[in-house]
Amino acid sequence: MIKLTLEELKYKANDIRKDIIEMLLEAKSGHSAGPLDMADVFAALYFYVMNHDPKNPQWAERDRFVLSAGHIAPVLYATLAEAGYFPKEELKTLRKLGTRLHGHPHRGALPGIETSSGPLAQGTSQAIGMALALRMDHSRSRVFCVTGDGELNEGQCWEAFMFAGKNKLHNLTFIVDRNNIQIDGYTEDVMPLEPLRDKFEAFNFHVIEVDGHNVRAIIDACNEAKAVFEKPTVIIAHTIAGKGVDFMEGRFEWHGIPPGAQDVSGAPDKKEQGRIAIEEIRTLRGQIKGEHE
Ligand SMILES: Cc1ncc(C[n+]2csc(CCOP(=O)(O)OP(=O)(O)O)c2C)c(N)n1
Ligand SMILES: [Mg+2]
Repeated sequence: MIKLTLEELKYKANDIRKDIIEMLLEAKSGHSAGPLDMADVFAALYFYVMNHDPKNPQWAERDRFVLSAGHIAPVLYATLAEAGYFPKEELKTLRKLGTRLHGHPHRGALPGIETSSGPLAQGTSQAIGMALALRMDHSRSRVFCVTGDGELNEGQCWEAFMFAGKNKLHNLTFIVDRNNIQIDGYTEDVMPLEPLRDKFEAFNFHVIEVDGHNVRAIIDACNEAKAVFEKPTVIIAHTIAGKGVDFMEGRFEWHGIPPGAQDVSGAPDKKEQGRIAIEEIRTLRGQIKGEHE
């Protein structure tokens, strides 16, 4: 069980972001926006909220983590490596032939990965199954499931949510990455989700909305979820897509490409994107003057 201070969590999220950019530059393919914007949530979960043991990944009493939005795998890999599940050096093998770090997570390939994912929405059903089974076993373990907001366009999610609400799965917390982008546009243009809070409430969820870059607020929301007994909880984490890299922030064009691969309007020349992204993250946009590496 790891518990960092709030200050340490902020730096840990930044380390995760730096790992993500380095992995993507090395792989020359993969998703940038979602992984970067979920770094604060992942830091809070793995370095404060969840009961887990990197030295004993199969510990029966661990909390379970399901990454339903499998395409944001780089943030999961970076977080697991930072937590000590496998050597950080291995991050460089992302998407390479023979790697354990597939483009989308593969159960059994790496310690700490509970489910295979990539086909959107399936993780929501897997998470409710896990939560129901844990409750039947009288386990104190909790289930955390991260979904994208565009992912909620999949009807399967709402079948899973209906089941979770009906069965009052209070040991289950969904976290929605509300970054307002999806694969080829802004969510409200492609398929409007609002009023999202009302939709979840209608499915009998306890709903909490947080600034997804405020680790304190994320931790408080997870604690609040623990205190709710009659309902599953959804935390709608409002995030800025591509958080940490100015030219990526809020732009759906960075959903599925790494820095350095393409010239994108409003972004630096592709040859400069990687260097600039690393520098912005390393210095927290100039807030840190080199002492934190
Ligand atoms: C069932 C299914 N349909 C389509 C896709 C292709 N796909 C991958 S990510 C994505 C967009 C998801 O949007 P969101 O969940 O908001 O992720 P973000 O762009 O914010 O990373 C799509 C359509 C998929 N992986 N699975
Ligand atoms: Mg999204």
